[in-house]
Amino acid sequence: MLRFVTGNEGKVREAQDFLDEAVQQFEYDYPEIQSTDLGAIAAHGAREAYREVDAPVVVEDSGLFVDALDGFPGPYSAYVEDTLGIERVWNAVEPEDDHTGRFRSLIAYCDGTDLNAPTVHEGTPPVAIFEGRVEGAIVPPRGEGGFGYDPIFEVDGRTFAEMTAAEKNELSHRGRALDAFAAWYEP
Ligand code: ITT
Repeated sequence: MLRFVTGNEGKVREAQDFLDEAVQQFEYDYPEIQSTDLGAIAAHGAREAYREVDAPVVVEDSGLFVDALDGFPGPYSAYVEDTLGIERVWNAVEPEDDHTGRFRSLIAYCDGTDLNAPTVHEGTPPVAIFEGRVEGAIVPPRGEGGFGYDPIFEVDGRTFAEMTAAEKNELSHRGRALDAFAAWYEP
């Protein structure tokens, strides 16, 4: 059984769709570091969580990077969603601005051993890192599905909030990071 350390049960549901092994949500409020590097944040979280549970853990850190706002909210996406809200992020993009942006997802896996993965965040213990990205356009909010910034992120004419969960999983940053993790991971 693989423990996914998160307060967000949507992340666990998505992970279960990609992995044969049972995935269980584990809520542990580890101290999150401040960094502009999502991989470093996820790796730190995985290390802290591994020390707590003493069993294999997965942590995911994600965010929306808006080009017209120099990558904001990026690593601060959760805080900005809770404070400003997604409508004000959309409003910060001027009509004449470039409307491109991307979601990024960094998955960090730690089981206390040396890991033979393509990307390893060195430290004690080492942490394997898998990234997924999806390019899109920042648009006025549309759609009822999904969560977070989904209503203002459009791919091929539809926002993530206008897609089914399966359609979003096929394209999404988290889906791509989970694909990369699942291809490497052997329980
Ligand atoms: P944990 O840290 O407990 O795992 P969280 O929801 O706080 O859960 P993050 O710290 O990784 O997750 O913050 C990610 C932010 O990016 C948060 O505001 C999400 O709503 C947003 N986000 C991430 N993936 C998203 C997606 O697929 N669709 C919409 N918004 C997303």
